[in-house]
Amino acid sequence: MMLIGENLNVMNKKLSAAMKERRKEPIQQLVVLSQQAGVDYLDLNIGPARKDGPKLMEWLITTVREVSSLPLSLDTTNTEALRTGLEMEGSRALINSIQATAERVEQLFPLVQKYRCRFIALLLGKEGMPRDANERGALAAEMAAWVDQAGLPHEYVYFDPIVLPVAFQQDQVVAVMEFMRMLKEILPDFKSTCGLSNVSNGVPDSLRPLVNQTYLAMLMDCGLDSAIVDALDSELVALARGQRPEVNRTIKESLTGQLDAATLTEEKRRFTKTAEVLSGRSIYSHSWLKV
Ligand code: THG
Repeated sequence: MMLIGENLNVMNKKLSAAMKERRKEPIQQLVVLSQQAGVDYLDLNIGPARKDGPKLMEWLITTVREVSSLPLSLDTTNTEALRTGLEMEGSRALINSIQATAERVEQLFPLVQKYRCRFIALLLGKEGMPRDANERGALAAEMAAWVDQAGLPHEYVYFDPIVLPVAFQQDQVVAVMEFMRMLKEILPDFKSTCGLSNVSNGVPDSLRPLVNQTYLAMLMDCGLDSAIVDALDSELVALARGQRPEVNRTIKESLTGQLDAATLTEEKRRFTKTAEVLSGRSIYSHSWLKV
C-alpha cells in the first residue's frame, strides 16, 4: 500500500497562514513528523492557489527539500504551479490530479509526457460527481482510452473514485468500494488511490480515526493500491502496513456474518459497528457506536 501523507494542506488555517507569510518552521515540522510516521509520499496541497501559485509551489518545495527527500504529490488545480513543481521534481513527482474531462486531459497529458511522471486520475467528469459505481467505471474506461491514445503506460495511472463523507453521502461510501472491486475486473493493470479522510468529514473528531481505519481495511480488501491519509494516525499507518491483521480479520468476519457480537471485546465491537455503517448495513448517525 502506497501511502501519501495529507497533512501539508492549505485547508489547515495554521499552515495556510505559514504559506502566506513564507514561514518555514510549521511546514518543516509537519514534514519531519510525516516522514517519521513512515509515509511514502507527501501531498503538497495548495488548492487553487490563484495568487502567486508558481511562486508558492517553488517556495514550498524548496522548504520541504531542506528537511526531506520523500517524493511529492503535487495537489493543485493551478496548471502553472503544477508545471513549476514538475520542473523542480521531474519524474519522481505525482500529479494530484487530472480530472476525467477532455479539456483537463488535453491540458495536462503533455506534462505527463514531458516529465514521464505518474498521476492521479480523478473520476470527476464533465457532468460533475459520479452517482454510483457504474458511472465511476465509465469515467475510468474513458480515461483509460485517452491514456492509450496518448501512448502512456497504464502503471502511471492511479484512479481516484472520490470518497465522500459517510455522514452525508452514505451510499457513495458503498459505491466507492464497489468501484474498487470493479476496477480489478475491467482495468486490472491500472492502480487506485483515494482521499481516505474525506470519509470522516462531519464525524465527531474523536471518532474520525476509527472511521478512517475501518474504511481503509475495507478498501484494502477491495484491492485499493494507495491512499492519501493522515500520516499522524500511527494506528492507521500500521494497519496499511499489514501490522494489525486481527483488525482486518475482525472487520471481514463481521461483514460475512461470522462473528458472535456477544463475545466481542470493546475494540472489536467498535470496528464491527463502524464496518456495518460503512457497508450500508446500518444507517449513519453521530451515535452509531451506541445503537
Ligand atoms: N483525492 C485526491 N486528492 C485529495 C483528496 C481526494 N486532496 C485533498 C483531500 N482530498 C485529501 N486531503 C485531506 C486533507 C485533510 C483532511 C482531509 C483530506 C482533513 N483535515 C482535517 C479537517 O479539515 O478537519 C484536519 C485539518 C488539520 O488540522 O490538519 O479532514 O479525495 N486525489
